[in-house]
Amino acid sequence: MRKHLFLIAALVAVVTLTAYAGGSSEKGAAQPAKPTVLRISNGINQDHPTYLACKRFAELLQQKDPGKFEVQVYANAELGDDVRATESVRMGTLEMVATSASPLTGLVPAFSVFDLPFIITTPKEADAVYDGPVGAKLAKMLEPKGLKLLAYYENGFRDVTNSAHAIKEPADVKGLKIRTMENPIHLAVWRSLGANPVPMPFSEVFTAMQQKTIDGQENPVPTIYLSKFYEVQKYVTLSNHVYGPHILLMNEKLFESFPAADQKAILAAAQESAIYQRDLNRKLNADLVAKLKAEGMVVTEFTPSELADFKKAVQPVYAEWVPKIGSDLVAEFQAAVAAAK
Ligand code: TK8
Repeated sequence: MRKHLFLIAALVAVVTLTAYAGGSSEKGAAQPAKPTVLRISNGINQDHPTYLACKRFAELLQQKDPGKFEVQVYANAELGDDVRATESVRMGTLEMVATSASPLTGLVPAFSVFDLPFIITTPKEADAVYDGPVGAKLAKMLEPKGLKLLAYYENGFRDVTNSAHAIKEPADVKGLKIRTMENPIHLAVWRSLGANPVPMPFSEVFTAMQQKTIDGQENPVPTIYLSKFYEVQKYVTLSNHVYGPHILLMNEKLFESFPAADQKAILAAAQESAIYQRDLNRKLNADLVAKLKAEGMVVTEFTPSELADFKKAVQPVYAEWVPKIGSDLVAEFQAAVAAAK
């Protein structure tokens, strides 16, 4: 009797395991495969072009590869700020992230080429880098780190805001506590201008300004407006001192695990969503300046001579960082930029 019970139990276990492993059912009808869930982390809110482009990516992927994937887009650093979410993607506990490149330069120092102040001056130059050999080279460097770059979105030209006074010359920056991204070049730039830079994750910036633990921060106009920084900041200077990408990343092994046709669909959807993202971001960058004024912000721009003063003041950063990034890569980057002028 005991022996019988044991045999029955063993049989039940085998049948259960076979069914669980997805073996063909007794009737022989193929079950439709469950879609693979792709969660995308965003540090920024649902109004930002980067978040909207992730949603667009989801729609495009569904059109190109119906039923294969279920893309879920998260906002407001719900799955972690840039650094933490990217670490999760590397470890494989999260599938995707749309992140600024600047906080990742500890992983791939070459990406810091984007952080060199005033290296990109127009969107056309940015496109030439993204869509040319330099963009491809930088993307490849992420792969040994466990990250597959699917597309270059744009964060854009960074402008400085503060609550103290308008910034027109380097001396105006002296002593201001300015939040920066967690990136050594950004820290060096603000130190060289005499500011007191404080690195912190994006999700903490609004509260830090509200509580006046910092005087200001720097981000592109769409972020300043869409994150309502005008509620806690009075002055914005359209300094365009750094141009930053938002990069769309996936865990590299996960990407490689998909059949070629799925990989192709993912890349095509990402690329198309990038065109939409850059167009929208550039439109908002122009349109939202008037809205910042309407919200009571004082908006200033550099005169050519003020700009020259800032460029001069940050030159030591080039001397220190170009060799660390790689002089050849910086030269290649600058050549791509020059060809797009
Ligand atoms: C959002 C960040 C943000 C960036 C920053 O996750 O941290 O200031 O500009 O856009 O990537």
